[in-house]
Amino acid sequence: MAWRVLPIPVLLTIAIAVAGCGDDAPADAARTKLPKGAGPTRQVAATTGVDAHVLARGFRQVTGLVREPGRRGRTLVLEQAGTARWLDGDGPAAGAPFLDLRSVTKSGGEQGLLGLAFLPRTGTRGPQRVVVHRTGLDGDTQVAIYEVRDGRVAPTTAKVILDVEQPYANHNGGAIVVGRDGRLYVGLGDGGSAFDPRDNGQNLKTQLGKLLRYDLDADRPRWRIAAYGLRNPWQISVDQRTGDIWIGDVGEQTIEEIDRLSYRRTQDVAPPVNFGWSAFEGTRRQPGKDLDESGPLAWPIASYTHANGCSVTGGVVVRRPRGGGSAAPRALLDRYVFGDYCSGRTWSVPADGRRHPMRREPARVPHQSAYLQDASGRVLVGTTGGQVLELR
Ligand SMILES: [Ca+2]
Ligand SMILES: [Ca+2]
Repeated sequence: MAWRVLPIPVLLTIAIAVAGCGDDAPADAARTKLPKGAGPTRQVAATTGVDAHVLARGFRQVTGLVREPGRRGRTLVLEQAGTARWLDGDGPAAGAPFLDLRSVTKSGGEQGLLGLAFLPRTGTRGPQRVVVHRTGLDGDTQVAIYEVRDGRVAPTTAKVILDVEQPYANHNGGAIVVGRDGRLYVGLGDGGSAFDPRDNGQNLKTQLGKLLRYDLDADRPRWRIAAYGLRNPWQISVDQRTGDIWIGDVGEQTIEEIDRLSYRRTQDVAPPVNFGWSAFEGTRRQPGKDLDESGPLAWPIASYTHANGCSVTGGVVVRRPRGGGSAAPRALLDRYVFGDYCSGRTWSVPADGRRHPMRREPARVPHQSAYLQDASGRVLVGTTGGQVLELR
């Protein structure tokens, strides 16, 4: 199931269809040796009371939450149609949006404005720049760099750095992030439809189904594959302390998963890590799908079945911000918190890179679509219903 913006009746239909799909492993499933603890993760109840509180309303179809650089950086809310507006108190800041690319963005379903990141400033002069991931009017993936002028993104400054033809409307990936190494990382889905009909996930000759890396400072920058075997990496984030990249990879019909690419692995990418899709859904072998064995196979660091939801929303590693940040919820410190779009459930796991049971948090956020730890340390969750909530 992909991340989707659907009315409730459609979601119910999907839930019924999923229930009818059955949960049995194929009898002829090839068994690749699993490390201890891989496979659907054991769940334990939280003993702390982290709950969700509505902080702001009035946004439309939130597709991302982005922190402005700097110790007092504001929170930018991405909206699917192609706009981004600052969070100001209990709603969007008044006036024209910070970004408005609606006239060049195809929006709806899994298309639209999918990701934005502030580029590191090189030198002390020069305009602030952002990089934007969105669906072009032709339905293709576009990533472009823009200058910020007079406090707003200037559409005429677009410099396209990635343009990928999309065979289907769904599975377009989402977030674009700046790694601890200053390079760009974006996750692209397998192209779409269902069960990866073109086998893009395991094909190292296509950019679909990959985590891609781009070195802005290279003499002749180009996109390289940082990891492969992804189905729809809708939300990804960087652990601000370690530089590890955490990926929520949306599952097909049975298993939702969280993947982790260690910082070391982002720096040592030959061969790139293989997250398995579509040879595997989670740790379940997909019959008739080949595995490209050139890269090391990495199992999910956490996963759950559709008894718990239908579409994972990748989250954030919660850290105590530099300089204090008393708003960081103590119960979530040094943990990765994430959840499910359909059930609204939230979980957390320790962010040490080992496999642990998933701790079920009391907070429930239906239609959750994005996570962020803001400059003051607060843990925020955006929804396609246009709300921003705080977990505390
Ligand atoms: Ca697609
Ligand atoms: Ca996988």
